[in-house]
Amino acid sequence: TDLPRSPPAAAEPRHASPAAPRRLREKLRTAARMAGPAARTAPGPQQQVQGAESRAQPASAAPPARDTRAPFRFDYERFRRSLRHPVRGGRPGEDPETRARRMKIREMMKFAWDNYKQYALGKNELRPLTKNGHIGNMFGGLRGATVIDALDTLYIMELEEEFQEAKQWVEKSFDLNVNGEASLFEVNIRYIGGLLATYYLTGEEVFKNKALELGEKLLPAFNTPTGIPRGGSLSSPCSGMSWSWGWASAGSSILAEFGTLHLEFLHLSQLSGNPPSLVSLSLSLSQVMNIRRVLNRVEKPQGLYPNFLSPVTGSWVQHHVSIGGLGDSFYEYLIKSWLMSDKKDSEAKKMYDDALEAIEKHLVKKSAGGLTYIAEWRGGILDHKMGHLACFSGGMIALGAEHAHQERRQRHRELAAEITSTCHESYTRSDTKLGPEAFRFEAGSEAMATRLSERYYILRPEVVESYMYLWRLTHEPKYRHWGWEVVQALEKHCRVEAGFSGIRDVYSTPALHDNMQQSFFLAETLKYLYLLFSEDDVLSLEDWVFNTEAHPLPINHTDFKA
Ligand code: DMJ
Repeated sequence: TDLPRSPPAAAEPRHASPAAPRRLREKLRTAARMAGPAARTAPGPQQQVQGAESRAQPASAAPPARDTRAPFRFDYERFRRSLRHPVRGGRPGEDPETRARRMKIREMMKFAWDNYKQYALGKNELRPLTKNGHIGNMFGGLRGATVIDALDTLYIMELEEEFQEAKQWVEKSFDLNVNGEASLFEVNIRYIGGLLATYYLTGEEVFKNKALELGEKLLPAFNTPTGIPRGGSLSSPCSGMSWSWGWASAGSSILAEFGTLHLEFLHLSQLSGNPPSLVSLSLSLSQVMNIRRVLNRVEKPQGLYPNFLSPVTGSWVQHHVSIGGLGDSFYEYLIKSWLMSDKKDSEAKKMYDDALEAIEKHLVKKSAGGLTYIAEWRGGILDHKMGHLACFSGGMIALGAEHAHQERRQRHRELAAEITSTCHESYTRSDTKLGPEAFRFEAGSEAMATRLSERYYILRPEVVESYMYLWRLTHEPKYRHWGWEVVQALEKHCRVEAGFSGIRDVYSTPALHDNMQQSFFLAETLKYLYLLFSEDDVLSLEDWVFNTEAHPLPINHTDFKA
């Protein structure tokens, strides 16, 4: 999701807590005790001392498991041997044009990285026109968002020197001794996701340790009466308070934010070790599983999930439903949780199937010109609009279709292809061949922005993400053609002297640049384009699921106990 960035309300001052993974396990154990049955009658020290809100017990919270097993250490070598495909590299006998296109995308990545390194290393993003760095307010004092987001893409593209530069920055300069009002969602998908993926790809402990240490600092966001996290915080678990976005009505939590934690937190719990892994497992697993429990309990209007939920009462705050911003990756993480569990997490699959059925029934529409789109829903009234963000859904539905019951499979394949084609139309109907932030189907307009404020393009990945999935699942050449059109448009309109920049109006040339190279351009847009022109076994969908920032996390084919 992408959120208006107004300053968060009710932020608490934080005190530095230099944490280490060993200490993380201790603290997780303490916190897990509090999350368990004992906390029902006797609030733990965190609640008493820090005044955090008391946690209502989830209806069917399981008691924390007792650790009676042998110590657990994640066996990285065994994990690597379990992969069904090599993770990177070209294949003999491949078509030279495809290879040349992939190499072009690799060159774009190098250009984006080199300029970031030269002008903004250690800042969160590069400002390519003014040749300096941008910090922003999403990451609560954390720095280097572009470094962390770029790591696995550099690795996959075999940009070895550049990968080493990024790794060195993580080792020497990535400071986790910071506190502040960070977005739980953004820190999770970019930092935790990027660090975990790079650990799984390389086996370098530094990435795992940083991910665990950072994971610990996100836990206070869960200290709410329902256990549904608020917008976030970045602090030691002992400081225990969290905040909500000031603009989110009545202090509510956002579906796409609290619904986009499962993949990363499962891996954090797996890697945190045992003992006391079962305890930490019971903490972070129970935290994210509790989110599902709350969602399964609350009544859903026509089976749809509204975007705002109160973390205090566990009820919906507004009836706005969207598969784009504010809702998007909640749906994505349901189907991907099931895939990542090697198809064992049937609860997630059922939630995904039910949600998609309601979306098909109430939100999927066809325009007069024959374009299929997914509308938004406001208290029963349709808003005939699709955000650029909603274009990820072509890929998600295609991925889900492969595993759908036979009677749905073909229908979902067609739906995925039609949505992706509509998103392609939103690109081809612009002068720059790049798509607007939102496009509408109203007043004779189809797949075009009708408001000035929706005409911008900020290097977003969702459309090429769907091309990549549709290519892998169908091998229809049009998806590579469409991806190549995007590469050419990026080169023509977004490449500037010192990096890539978003543009303010996709319908106007020459482009007016916004002076921002978003970190997700390196994490996602360029990675998905590169994979579109790679063989299917590079980061194979049989071994990996991509988190919502395109960081690959391994499918749990087996237990990796040392
Ligand atoms: C990324 O941070 C992620 O893809 C997120 O899910 C949505 N917004 C941006 C890219 O547009």
